[in-house]
Amino acid sequence: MVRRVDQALNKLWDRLAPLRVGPLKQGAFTSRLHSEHTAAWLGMALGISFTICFATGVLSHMIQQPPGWFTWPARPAGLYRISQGFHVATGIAAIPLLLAKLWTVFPRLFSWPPVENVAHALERLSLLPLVGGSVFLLMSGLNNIALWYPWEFFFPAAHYWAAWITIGALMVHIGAKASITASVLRKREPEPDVPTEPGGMTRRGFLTTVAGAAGLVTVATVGQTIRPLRSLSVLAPRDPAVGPQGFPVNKTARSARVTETATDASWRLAVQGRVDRPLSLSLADLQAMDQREVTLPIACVEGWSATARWKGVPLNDLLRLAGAPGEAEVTAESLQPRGLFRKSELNRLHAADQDTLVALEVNGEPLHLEHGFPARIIGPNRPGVMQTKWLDKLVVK
Ligand SMILES: Nc1nc2c(c(=O)[nH]1)N[C@H]1C(S)=C(S)[C@@H](COP(=O)(O)O)O[C@H]1N2
Ligand SMILES: [Mo]
Repeated sequence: MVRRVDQALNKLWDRLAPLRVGPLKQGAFTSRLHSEHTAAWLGMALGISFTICFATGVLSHMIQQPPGWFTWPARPAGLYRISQGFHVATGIAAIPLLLAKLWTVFPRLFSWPPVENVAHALERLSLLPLVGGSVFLLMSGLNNIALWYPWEFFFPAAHYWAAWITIGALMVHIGAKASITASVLRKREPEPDVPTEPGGMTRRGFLTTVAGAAGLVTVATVGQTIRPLRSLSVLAPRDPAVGPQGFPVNKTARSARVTETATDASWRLAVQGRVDRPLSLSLADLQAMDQREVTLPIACVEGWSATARWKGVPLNDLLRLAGAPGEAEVTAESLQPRGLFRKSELNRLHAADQDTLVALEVNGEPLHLEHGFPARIIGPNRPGVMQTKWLDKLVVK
């Protein structure tokens, strides 16, 4: 059956041969840089960056929406900062790699015959989700870190599902290209590296340029999380040192609609839910309790991070005072009336960690309104988006 289809296809292409004009003509693309060698090296680099980007992305998703079997630890305190730093850095580095790869292989779009057999048809078909998905992931990710949302859909869900589709298509693609890539990389089929025209670009020159571009965009953004590289980070959307009290603000008090409720003198923090003694504490009550000081980063999913000295009441002390059960899980709810990030979950490890604070101060000053005044959650190894600002209540589950 398959063979019959293949034979019919061959006949069809013979008939259609007169259509081979323009880019479909033999030898329409002359540059030697459109070679298997270039494609193989770029493919390897993309395979590695996409794998790291995918793994760290799925991890970040699982931390924010944990399946039942998964409990993200509170230690080491800076692990999320590193994994999310890798996610954004590998995604950004992949942009020039992908552009170079697409340029290298695009003449194959016009290869003749368009499909040789059923397997070839499936392989070509898998390029649609692969290329479409890759471009969507890198562009939507880039838009997201620039805080620019020109679309209607919910970014995390779309980015997440596109990642699974893309990685599936990537598996098919790697399967189809593994042997040719391996033989190119092992130099079994040496192909001389001569420029197309005298004095033109060699393959080595082209690959070095692409690698340089990938390195450059990485260095130009990674300073938003690695402080010593700050001054080189001309493309980074965030400078970790710019903002009230020396670090950035994502969600402002105004856009969260908490300007009035958060500055109301009658503000109280409620501790309720599965507790023996529900609490309602004023700012003065909280200030009168034993304070603890910790140095922890805010590590935003967008790849910037900033370390600060936080001071406040350990969440665990409040839980004990309220008579919450051991191993309690807690939902921290904000005064913010609407929005997906108005609350966050603290799993049993985060709730029990003595460094998880209801923070009242940062870097020796009361929290700025933009940083969550009168009180915010700050805990080790939590994504920035789960460091809930403008606390209203803690609900024990
Ligand atoms: N209530 C509330 N808290 C929030 C957010 C929010 O939208 N609403 N954004 C979070 C995000 S995405 C980050 S990165 C940090 C930023 O903290 P900062 O503004 O104090 O630097 O706050 C988090 N806390
Ligand atoms: Mo964030």
